[in-house]
Amino acid sequence: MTRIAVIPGDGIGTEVITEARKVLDVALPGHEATEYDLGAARYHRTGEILPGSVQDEIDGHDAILLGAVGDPTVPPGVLERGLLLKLRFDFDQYVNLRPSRLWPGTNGPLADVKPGEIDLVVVREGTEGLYAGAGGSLHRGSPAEIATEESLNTRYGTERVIRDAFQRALRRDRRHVTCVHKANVLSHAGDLWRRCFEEVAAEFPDVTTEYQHVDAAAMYLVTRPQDFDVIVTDNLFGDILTDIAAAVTGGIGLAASGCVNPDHSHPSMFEPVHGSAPDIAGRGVADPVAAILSTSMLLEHLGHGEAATAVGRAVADELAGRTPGESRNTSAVGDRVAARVSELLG
Ligand code: GGG
Repeated sequence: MTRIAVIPGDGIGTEVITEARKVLDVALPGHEATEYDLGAARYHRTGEILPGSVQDEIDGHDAILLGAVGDPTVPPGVLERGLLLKLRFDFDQYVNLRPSRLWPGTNGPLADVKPGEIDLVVVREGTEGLYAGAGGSLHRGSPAEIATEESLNTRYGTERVIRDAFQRALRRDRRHVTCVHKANVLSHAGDLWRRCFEEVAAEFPDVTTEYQHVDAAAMYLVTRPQDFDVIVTDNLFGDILTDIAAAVTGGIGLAASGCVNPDHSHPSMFEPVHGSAPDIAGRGVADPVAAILSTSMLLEHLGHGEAATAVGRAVADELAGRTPGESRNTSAVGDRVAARVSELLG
């Protein structure tokens, strides 16, 4: 039996995960889901962020479905680092997979780009870089304050994520990988990334390649996103570029992701790219599509290809029926998509 650990988290995370679970219930009947109340509420109640025993229990699952982490009543970084990044790092989820496509019925900001023409995936390194937590501060709060944050990049970590990007490119039509960094200025980390990219590329003669500095890549993602196929980049650049990619493909409410451990030594985690959005939490207006599409990625990862495709089709139907600017009810979207999945799977 497939065992899913569910972490709704904070803010709109709880709302969108309720809808994703409705879809999972019909797409994968008979699975066992265990919900974990991790996030701001537990932190305030008990002082706990991710107790070791809970983490061990979560580790025993086949996959994790997560909503969102972060709350304005908790100091910045406490939950993000202590829960979200801890799970990604400890479970070696080194491939942060963030696909972006312009779905039929959705409006990107580029008038000349039609649905279907943007179909890219960002393979963001998920366990190193500036997110590794290497740094410190001195004289905090004084005029002499100093803060450092170092980007950690190992050859092992860089090569393995680049290799994963090439393997994914081989399974796609265009077979093109763009490596994004800032090698002209970040001459240590950028140089390592560029050399690893060239070395790994030599193993994949059927894949075409390109290197772009991150500032240029950000510009091209806005002006000609349809030119990209697979992008491989570091943790911070990937976080930023995928928000841009989401913006040009209908918004962050549609952006799904997977924090993947390709070796299956620990569970992979699937989550919408968006955060907890406290400004709209509790109003029933959050779009659950990103969480639902993350569920589709989870199903695909666990080998339930037919169910994953049905969820994708049901979302496509939902989006095709939308009119621009229309306000949506979170629960109604979940109900419609779940009903359509049930129809598609017969
Ligand atoms: N749904 C995931 C979430 O809560 N994201 C908020 C966040 O802080 N993300 C940072 C990251 O993805 O690295």
